[in-house]
Amino acid sequence: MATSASSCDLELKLAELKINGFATFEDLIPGEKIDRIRTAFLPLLEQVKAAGAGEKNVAVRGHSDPLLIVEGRLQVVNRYTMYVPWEQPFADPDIYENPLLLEFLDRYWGTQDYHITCYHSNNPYPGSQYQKWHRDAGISRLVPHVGLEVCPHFGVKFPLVDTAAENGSFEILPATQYLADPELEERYDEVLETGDFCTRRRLNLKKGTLWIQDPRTLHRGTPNYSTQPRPELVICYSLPWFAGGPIEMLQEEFDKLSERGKKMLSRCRIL
Ligand SMILES: O=C(O)CCC(=O)C(=O)O
Ligand SMILES: [Fe+2]
Repeated sequence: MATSASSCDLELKLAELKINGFATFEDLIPGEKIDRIRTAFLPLLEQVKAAGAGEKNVAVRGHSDPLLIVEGRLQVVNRYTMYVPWEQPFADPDIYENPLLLEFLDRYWGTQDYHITCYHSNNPYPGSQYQKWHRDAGISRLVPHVGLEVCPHFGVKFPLVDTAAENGSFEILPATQYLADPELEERYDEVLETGDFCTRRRLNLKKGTLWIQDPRTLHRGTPNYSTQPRPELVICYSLPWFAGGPIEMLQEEFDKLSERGKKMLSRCRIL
């Protein structure tokens, strides 16, 4: 059964996010919707690969208009990062305005005043390798020696396939989001691969799962030993003071947004 507000204890999910540094919602997105998104997404990703994406971004065109540019790059061996264009079928209010997700963020931040600041994707292909253990978005460096209680920025993620150890599921070291030791910040790989850190966990997710990542929680990408890419899309939500974006979209997409959508995307750039 799909996760709904009535079947989900949001306060418990909030506690999971605060304590573990991530929270997952299974069956939030119908499988057919994910399949439609994957069918449109993989050819774009292949175009980015074919355009010779290296360390620097290359740009290809979105589906709906030549103005819509999609940038992507090779992050490390066989692992591509690509921005997701704000167009159909990717810009789906059933996902970015999902009532359970927004209620969760409203309660966490105690306000509805936050923005969607980025839409991107992480795509380990067969032959990808371990990433270094890291945190995202530089938040941990904002205030050295202080682990902020409230995180100003989250990645809201959903894989386009089931993820497992075989195809490079995300690895996380739960409950590390409040670490604030600048000296350790430079040496996580050395430390984590040498010492005994028994709580590391693979997030093996069913297609249809949406999950919230506190970007400060230590994590890494892992090798994909399968024959297919393992795409995961990421919509970023940020408090107003946290810099990010802008998302670019055509006027016709902006016009389709709900009132709440227009507020969350008020900083977008209209092409
Ligand atoms: O999705 C993954 O495998 C990890 C990606 C990641 O953490 C990153 O690129 O920052
Ligand atoms: Fe990361």
